Amino acid sequence: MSPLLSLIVYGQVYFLGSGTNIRPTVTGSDNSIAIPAIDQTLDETQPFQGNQNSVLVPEINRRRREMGLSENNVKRSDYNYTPGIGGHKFHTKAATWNEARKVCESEGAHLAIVNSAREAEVIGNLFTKSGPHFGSKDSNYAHIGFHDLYEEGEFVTIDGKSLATVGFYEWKDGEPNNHGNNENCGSVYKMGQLNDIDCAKSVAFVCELPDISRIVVIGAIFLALAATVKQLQVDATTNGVLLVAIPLQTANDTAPCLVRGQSSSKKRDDYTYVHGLGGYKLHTRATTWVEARLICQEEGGHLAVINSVAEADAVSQVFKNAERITGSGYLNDAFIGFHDLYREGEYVTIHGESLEKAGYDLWHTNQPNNLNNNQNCGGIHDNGRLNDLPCKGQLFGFICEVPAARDTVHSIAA
Ligand SMILES: [Ca+2]
Ligand SMILES: [Ca+2]
Ligand SMILES: [Ca+2]
Ligand SMILES: [Ca+2]
Repeated sequence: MSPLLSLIVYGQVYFLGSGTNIRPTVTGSDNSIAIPAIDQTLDETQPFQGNQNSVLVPEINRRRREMGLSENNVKRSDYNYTPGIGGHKFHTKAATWNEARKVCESEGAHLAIVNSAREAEVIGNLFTKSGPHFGSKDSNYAHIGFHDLYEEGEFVTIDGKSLATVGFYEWKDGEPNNHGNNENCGSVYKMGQLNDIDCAKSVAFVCELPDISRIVVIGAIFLALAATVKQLQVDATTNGVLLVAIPLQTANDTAPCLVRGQSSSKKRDDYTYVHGLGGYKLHTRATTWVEARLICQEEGGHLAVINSVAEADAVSQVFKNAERITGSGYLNDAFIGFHDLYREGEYVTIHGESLEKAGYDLWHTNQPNNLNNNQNCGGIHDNGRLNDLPCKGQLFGFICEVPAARDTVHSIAA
């Protein structure tokens, strides 16, 4: 029996039989493998139809969530693909920053994050060629994926990284200036430099599909199967899309383990690990949501994001088993990773998904209440139900999450 190969294309898994028409021209040398010829052999308009029981599916979706992407994404023909940079689409129909964010998400993409001068140039070129903008309040600018809504002057990308660390940090002259004390969303100037502008201002915007190199690639598996995979065309320098080729079934049962990101080597003993979910820790020294978010990052995780009732129950147990929170008058609530800072009443996780899409939106009694018109950060009651809490002013304990330990993911062999 010939091996079946599953290909993950922008997170989409395709299954190729031996009849798949792909020619070998291996030019890529890294672990990011593109297979452009696949375009002719696959129907990209169809959602994921593969083996839903595959361990790959939650893994892919988890990674997509971590990148703020929707699940089951496909390569889109309305994006402009640049080798090694990614796919971009310049939307000329103006929108507010949050509307723009959601339009990108609906396309399986995200508001653009500029990771290099070259990417800024790519976007600048798209800007130049964009033609008239419709409904724009300032056609010199387009929204992209950063903001300082968490903390004034501290710019972070929509996936929560410090803007200064993602590879491009060139501001237009005189920017950022937080003009009118009301510029908290990211934009790009027509020449490619950055500017902070009013989130509510409708301007054009740029969506991005990820550069293949940003996807965590399971290269070891690919290499281990090089003999099998030779029949595939492999070219990381074209505008291809593929990330990695993984055998669904192999001639033997020795398929290597799926190795998850960085979680394997850093298992912390101050976290409680719950099989299949993740590791959790209630920090009992109360602080602000913004500070809590950073502390979780420093520990290699993030503020907890609840994706299921089971996870809410697990977090509730961790909460109840932990020591008493200090430095707060609120002992039964703790910050977790969601907020409604993008738009009042519209709750999104720190990964940019709606709570509903993330998989859990059960609130504590009479919550959310946006008390004093000042509760825009996410919390969880010790019973596992959600509560909106003030981002600042009052301090709370908080719950960090690290990815599930590697022992929760075993073989990918069918
Ligand atoms: Ca600002
Ligand atoms: Ca500005
Ligand atoms: Ca609120
Ligand atoms: Ca509340």
